[in-house]
Formats: sequence, structure tokens, C-alpha cells
Amino acid sequence: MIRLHVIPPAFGLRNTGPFGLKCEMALLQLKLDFELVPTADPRSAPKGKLPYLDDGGTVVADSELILQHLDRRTKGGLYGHLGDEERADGVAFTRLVEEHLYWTVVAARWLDDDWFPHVEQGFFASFPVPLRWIVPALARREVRRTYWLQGLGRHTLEEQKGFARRDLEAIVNKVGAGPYLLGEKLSVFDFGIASLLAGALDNQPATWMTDVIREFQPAVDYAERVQAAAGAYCREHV
Ligand SMILES: N[C@@H](CCC(=O)N[C@@H](CS)C(=O)NCC(=O)O)C(=O)O
Repeated sequence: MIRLHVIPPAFGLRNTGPFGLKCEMALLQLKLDFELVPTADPRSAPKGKLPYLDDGGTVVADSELILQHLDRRTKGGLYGHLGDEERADGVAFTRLVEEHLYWTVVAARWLDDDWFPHVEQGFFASFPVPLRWIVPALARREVRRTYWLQGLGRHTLEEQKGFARRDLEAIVNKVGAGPYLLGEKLSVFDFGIASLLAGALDNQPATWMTDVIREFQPAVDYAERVQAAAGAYCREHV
């Protein structure tokens, strides 16, 4: 049995982490039997981050490595039909979303004073006292430091929104004609991009990133289209 360890439901989201939802979509597309295992503390994961996959004792941590593993397991079921140029586009947009736009979504949840109480409630309510009182502030400090080191954290909020808008413009200009990133072909690359957009759009309540993404209706439509095609939604209630 394949077990996919993911961030537990929070903020009205069923599969809360974009990287976990991306893997879930891939498992569904490959029609593999699997179980989602909500895992509250990422520090218990082999690389301290979620998701990770346990495939009958073979443990793979990191969503991209999980997809590579699943591709090998199914003899090219995820990437085998893609040409070089399609892979190039896919990898480039994946990096844009997961290594850049992702951080604005994280910042909008963790570093906004008004939104942070939802992080405390969503991620740490199950922790025993006194950890429940101590860990959120420590984790927030780490997120602030990481956002600073990444670089986006050095900009004003308006500048951060500007970076996010330019990422979203690139996505919309690429998927606008659609229906998918690579045209008619739904691909594994759509799973990662749509998962991030869906989580940021549907987290309750809205963050400043929800509002920024809503300015781009084709991005909203694309996230819905991919979730419908993949048969997995980020939000709890569809
Ligand atoms: N590159 C990793 C990123 C995974 C990731 O950043 N997961 C976040 C949740 S969305 C996490 O576990 N963060 C916990 C931490 O950094 O301590 C992947 O693709 O799996």
C-alpha cells in the first residue's frame, strides 16, 4: 500500500499543502491505490518537510522526487509522453510557482498579524500545552527569517504583491489559451501549479494573496479546471 503523508486539513482545505495535493493528483491519474496520512508535525518527516511517501517500505521525501518515483514505478506514466520542450516549460513554470510565488502565499498566511491566529489554530491546536504556546512563535520566526533569506521578505508589501502579480501574469499568459499548461494535454506540471493557486484561493478566510490571485480570472478558472480534471479538490467542501 502507498501511504502519502501530508499536512492535515486546515483553513477549510482538505489537503492543505500544495506539494501534497500535487502528489495526490498524480496518484489518482496513475490509478494507484493509496492512503493519505495526515501528519501534524513535519519534523517527523525524513527531511523535515511534507509530503513524503511510503511505498511498501520505500520512503521518498519531496514532491518532485515522489513524482519521479511514481514515474519510474509506472514506466513513464507521468513524464513518458512529454517532449523536451514540454518538459522545459513544465520545469520552468514549476520553479516559478514553487520556489517564488509559493513564498508570497506562505507570507500572506504566516506574516500577516491579522491572519496568523488562523495558522496557530489550524496547525498547532492539536499540540499539547506548553508546546501549543511556544512552537507557533518559534515557527513564525523561522518563516520570517526564511522569507528574508529568500529575498522577497526585504520588499514592501506592495512590492511583494507586484512580484506575485508578474508571476500570475506569466501563468495566465501561458495557460490563457489553455486549457492546460501544455495546451490540450493535462500534465503532471498542471497539478503543482493548480494546487498552489487552489490553496491560496480557497483558504478561509481570504489572505492578501487570495485577493491578488482573484484579480486574474483565467488563473482562477485554470485552478478549477485542473482540480476537476484531476478529480481532487483542495477545498473541503466542493
Ligand atoms: N520541495 C518540497 C517542499 C515541501 C514543503 O515546503 N512543505 C512544507 C509544507 S507546504 C513543509 O513541510 N514545511 C515545514 C517546514 O519547513 O518546517 C516538496 O516539493 O515537497
